[in-house]
Amino acid sequence: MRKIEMPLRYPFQTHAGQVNDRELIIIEIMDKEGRKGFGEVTAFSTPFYTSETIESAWSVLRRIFLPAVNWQQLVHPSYVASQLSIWQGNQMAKAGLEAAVWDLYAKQVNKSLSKLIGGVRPYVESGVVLSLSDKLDDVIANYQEEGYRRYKLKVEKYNEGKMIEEIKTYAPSLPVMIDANGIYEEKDIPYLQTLDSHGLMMIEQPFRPGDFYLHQQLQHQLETPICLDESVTSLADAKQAGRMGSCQIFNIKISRVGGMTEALAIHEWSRKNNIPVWCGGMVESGISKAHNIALASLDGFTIPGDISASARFWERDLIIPEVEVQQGRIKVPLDPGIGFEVDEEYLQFITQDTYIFQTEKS
Ligand code: OSB
Ligand code: MG
Repeated sequence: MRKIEMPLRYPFQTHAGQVNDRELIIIEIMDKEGRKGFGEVTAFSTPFYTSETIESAWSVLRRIFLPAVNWQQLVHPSYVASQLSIWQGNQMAKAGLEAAVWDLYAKQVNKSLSKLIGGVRPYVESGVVLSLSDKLDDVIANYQEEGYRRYKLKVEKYNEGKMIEEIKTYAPSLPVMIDANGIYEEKDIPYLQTLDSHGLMMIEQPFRPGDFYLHQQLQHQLETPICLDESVTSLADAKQAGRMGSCQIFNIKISRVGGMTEALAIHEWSRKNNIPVWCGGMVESGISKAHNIALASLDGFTIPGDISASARFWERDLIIPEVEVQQGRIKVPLDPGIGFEVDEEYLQFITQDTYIFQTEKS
């Protein structure tokens, strides 16, 4: 495991905090033949999005998760998920470990991760996020060149209308959505109804994560589709939200739901129940972007996701080649595993701390 710090090109500001240098954990796993798999823990330095942090993930991986997996009997990446399922929470720590195993396993069976999990799309559609610190007129010009197919705005309470209308002047024909990260309360329901007039593609996570009932009440009174992000940490959460009518769309993040195995299960259930899904982002390196691209190549991912180009966040990314967006889409790589090479020289350069775990010799 490596703790790394990647300098962002621009700060990423939400209502709850600003990210300047992105701390991440990169997990590298090696088999007896020397093949390597890479995964990433996308928790933040502070618990502003979920309760996990880089420090908590580092600790729980070292002390509990790595020693707990029965590495000798691991025959499929989903075994990691089932072996770690006895422990509560820590989804991002679990997801990062499982991700490394998925990449390695795909390489062992000589398949692209996309094909391994049943991906059908040669390209995935790309959207981009505008953080509160982005000057819209500056950044939009760049993004228009890449042809992003949807804009997502982080919003400030009671300033949404102005921000939405401003972005529409730059991109009149593109779908626009907002991500509230749970800033609203029950008393804001009448106010949220007034946002229907902006014709938003969706509103993401208006209330706190646990509020399935409140989201249901709001969805009944709102034309704009609600999309849940933080609320859905498992298939069970997705089923609850879907059956209660708490939302009409899911944002699926591999990290938030505890790994690819759970993400696949949510995708499958959503498809059977005609709930469209899209792939969320975590201001992450190319390693987890690559995992996201594979996930988004599945059939049910019918809405452009938060999968942007490497250059959206980074001066230099951790993968070769970097992720590129052309005409609003990203080509799904077909090389074995995540399909991108990891830039190990740069990885070494930005490493702050390392921990090596040796499985017992069989
Ligand atoms: O809610 O999706 C979110 C970034 C930090 C914390 C929470 C969220 C986000 C994003 C980033 O929206 C999306 C991206 O990586 O492109
Ligand atoms: Mg969100």
